[in-house]
Amino acid sequence: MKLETEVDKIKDLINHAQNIAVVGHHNPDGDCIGCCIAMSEWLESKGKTVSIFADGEISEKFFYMEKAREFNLHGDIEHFDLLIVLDLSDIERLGAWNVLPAKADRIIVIDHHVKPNFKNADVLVDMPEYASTGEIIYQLFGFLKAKITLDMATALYTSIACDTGCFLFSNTTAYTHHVVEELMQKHKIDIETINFKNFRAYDRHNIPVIAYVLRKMKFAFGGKLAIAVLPYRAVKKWNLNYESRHGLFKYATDGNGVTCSIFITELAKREFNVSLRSLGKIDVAKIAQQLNGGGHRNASGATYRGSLKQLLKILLAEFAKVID
Ligand SMILES: [Mn+2]
Repeated sequence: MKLETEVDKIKDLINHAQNIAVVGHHNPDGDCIGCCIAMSEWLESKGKTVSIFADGEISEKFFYMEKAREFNLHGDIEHFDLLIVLDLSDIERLGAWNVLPAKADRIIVIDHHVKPNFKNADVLVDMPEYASTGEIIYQLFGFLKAKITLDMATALYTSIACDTGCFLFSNTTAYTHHVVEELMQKHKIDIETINFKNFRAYDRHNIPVIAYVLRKMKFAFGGKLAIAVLPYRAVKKWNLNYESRHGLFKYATDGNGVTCSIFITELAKREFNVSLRSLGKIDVAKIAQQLNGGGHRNASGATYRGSLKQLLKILLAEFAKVID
């Protein structure tokens, strides 16, 4: 449903709840963390008791937002009046917090993924026309006449910047810039800190891994497709967590002439994390769906169990169909 038609119901559910849980997806990204924080800040300002969840590690790079330290620090999780689910895309992505829906009287889901998979929500807002869930939350705050503080503005800016690759991806719209314009007009958001931490900073201890990825990178279709594979021995040798692996994507995607990329990480024997990126109209969400994964047109992922050889064969055949 669209936000506009659900606003009254959302308002009502929030007004009637005291003890509220806000949850995002596992391995939360900037959009997820940002909108969970903005929502929690606002609910607390209304006197609600809020617990904030996202399975997995919260990257320290987000600690310029105080509330990023409050994820998964919860008291009693036996019962919530209301569960607000943000940026999830699929109920599977609750990870360890898949216990939460059963503990809440009411559930609101707000998402910008295509057809979020979540049954039994009292309200489900899905608006894939938005680049980030942060933009939907900003709009919701407008409808609800919520007072946006600097902390909320910082969190929403983080959401929007992160899901648009710092306003670089084709999902960025005039509305995206409009929201940021309004946020920046009213608040002194430290955009330099936010953008450096999210888009520029790298850990010097990661240089050997970066060098490894660059050295091993392969290209196909005349250089249009870049392929990087991080084998299990590399993951183990450098003790790579989700975040340090994630930071390596750009080396596969940013080459001149590259329009699509495959980044494969071998997480365990015969188990692979597959990340796909593309520019423009090439839809990598469809390719990820072939592997039972999902995501957005230009950024998607899946988990594959089997042999690397077979995985590459499937992917190359799929990319052959979409690369001109
Ligand atoms: Mn998102």
